[in-house]
Amino acid sequence: ARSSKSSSFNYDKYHTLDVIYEYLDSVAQKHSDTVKLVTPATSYEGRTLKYLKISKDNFQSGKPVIFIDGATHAREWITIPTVTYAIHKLVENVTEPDLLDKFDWILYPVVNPDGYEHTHVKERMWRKTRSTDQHVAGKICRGVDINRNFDFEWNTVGTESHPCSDIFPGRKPFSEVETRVVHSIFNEHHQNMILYLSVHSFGSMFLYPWSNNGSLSDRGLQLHMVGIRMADVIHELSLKHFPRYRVGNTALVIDYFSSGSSSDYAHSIGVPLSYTVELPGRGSKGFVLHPRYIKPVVTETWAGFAAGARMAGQL
Ligand code: ING
Ligand code: ZN
Repeated sequence: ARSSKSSSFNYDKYHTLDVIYEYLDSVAQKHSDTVKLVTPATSYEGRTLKYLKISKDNFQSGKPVIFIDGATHAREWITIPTVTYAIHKLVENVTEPDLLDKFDWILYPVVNPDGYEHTHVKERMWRKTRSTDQHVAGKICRGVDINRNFDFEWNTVGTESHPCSDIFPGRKPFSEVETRVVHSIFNEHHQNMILYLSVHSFGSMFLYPWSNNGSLSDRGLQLHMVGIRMADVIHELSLKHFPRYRVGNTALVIDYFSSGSSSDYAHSIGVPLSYTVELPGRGSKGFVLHPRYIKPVVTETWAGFAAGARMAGQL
């Protein structure tokens, strides 16, 4: 009875982790010719970590790989339907078959399931993992910021060493199993990976390296052009509920430095086009985007991502 619910996965509301995981299971089951469910590890609190590999030939022919992840930060709920909608368009409601002819895809909707679950049951504004640092005297604070936990310029700038901080980078790079799983995807696929989109919210931005000092990588021009392309496509379709996307170097656009992010890490190991995407949302309720916006945001964003993929494939 439960599995029949998966066909009702919709974009009218935010779903719990269970419902999202059932959807991933059911897609993998129904489309076993192209979709492979990967369960590489369990989270700190013991939940299964799950992502999908989508390919016409099980990644055998070395096509360019595109990797999209969401919910690195627990409270950024809109990122999850954005990634599942990409799955939907690649295997369920296929209107652009070339996207699966040309590319292999890795889609990881919930990088941080412990945190996501916590935002449903306890603290809506939780951001980090839920690991417990044993070394704090007095108050015990949980969690590491996964987007400060990667081994690129780790803990050099834009972090806070106090474990209670929302930008605590961990005691060492890759301290979190949730970070290590994303790292393992880069390790396995970085040679073919042409595009990495780390989906966050909010602020309507396409941000690219380097985040730690505001300098441009030698791919700066390509990063900017593909970013502009994605932003343009989204802007053309958008219902103008939200401000236009800004595109640029992370540090220059958001006006602070940060180290240990996944997008900088990916770029540092050779992924040519690597972005942090800040989805729409505004005001003090930026993370709490009303469900009425899920459908427009995911469809518009997917159009941008698909255009970015095509352009990336031609560079
Ligand atoms: N913003 C990002 C964060 O992790 C960012 C901004 C982007 C930092 C790229 C570093 C690299 O703080 C959100 N909303 O999480
Ligand atoms: Zn974020």
